[in-house]
Amino acid sequence: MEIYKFAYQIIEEAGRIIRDSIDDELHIETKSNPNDLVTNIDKETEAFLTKQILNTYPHHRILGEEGQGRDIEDEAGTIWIIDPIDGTLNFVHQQENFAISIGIFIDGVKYAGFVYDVMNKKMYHCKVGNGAWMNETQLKPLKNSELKSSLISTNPIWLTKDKLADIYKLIIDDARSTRAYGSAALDFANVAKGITSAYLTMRLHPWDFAGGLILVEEVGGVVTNQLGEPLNILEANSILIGNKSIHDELLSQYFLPHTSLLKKIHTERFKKNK
Ligand code: 2AM
Ligand code: CA
Ligand code: CA
Ligand code: CA
Repeated sequence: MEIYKFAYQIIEEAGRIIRDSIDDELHIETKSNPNDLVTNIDKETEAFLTKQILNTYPHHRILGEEGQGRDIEDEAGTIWIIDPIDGTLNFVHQQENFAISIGIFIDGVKYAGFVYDVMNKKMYHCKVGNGAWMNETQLKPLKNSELKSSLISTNPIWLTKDKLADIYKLIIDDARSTRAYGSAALDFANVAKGITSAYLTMRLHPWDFAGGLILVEEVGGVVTNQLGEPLNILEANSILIGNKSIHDELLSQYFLPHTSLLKKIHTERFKKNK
């Protein structure tokens, strides 16, 4: 079976298992801080997907948020980058608005991306060159827009960080309005769908953006970090995505004037940090 179809099927199956257990009591642990949570379902979903993949493709490599493949240093072979639940806080507090995210890369070349909105049963999926889809409906090419007449998405936490607040305040002030959804993968899907025009955030890991990256590019959107550089699929980075013209506007007018500050943050904190 084609890898793409196989991936589609196991992600749907993982989603079905999560929906079936949505009312069960969760076992919740904290990770880096009291608000950084992981549940038994995050771990079980990553284990389920890993088992399915390696049973069928023993030579494939897997990088997952909950522990798989943290030692992957190079892009050789077929690599699956997995976030079993993106939006864990939404999962815990809302029992909705979370996604399974998977990006597949072959020898470092983008192959396919999936973002599954589990509770709404919406599979955003794409294979490079074949357009982006939501279930059986093809997503339309993105329309260009200006910041002043656009909805954008970001996390308000960046307004609490001294130096970054200056950049983010200006953008939020100039946008038509700002949304905060709590799932980076769904933020990518929302931009691919055109319901938001841009998404910006200071720090995502490969598993947060690997599934959504190709979706946005397949509808003509632009995906870079906040210095306008392409994302490395094995490194944490800042994120700036949007339709072509709003991406250009945000980069040239709001981020590039702060290049030295942003470069400092990137080199000190993000690179080589999975
Ligand atoms: P998660 O739910 O898989 O942990 C929430 O705004 C978004 O940011 C989610 O996609 C979430 O992914 C991600 N996220 C949560 N904690 C993070 C952290 N410490 N650094 C970067 N991204 C994080
Ligand atoms: Ca997490
Ligand atoms: Ca995530
Ligand atoms: Ca996660």
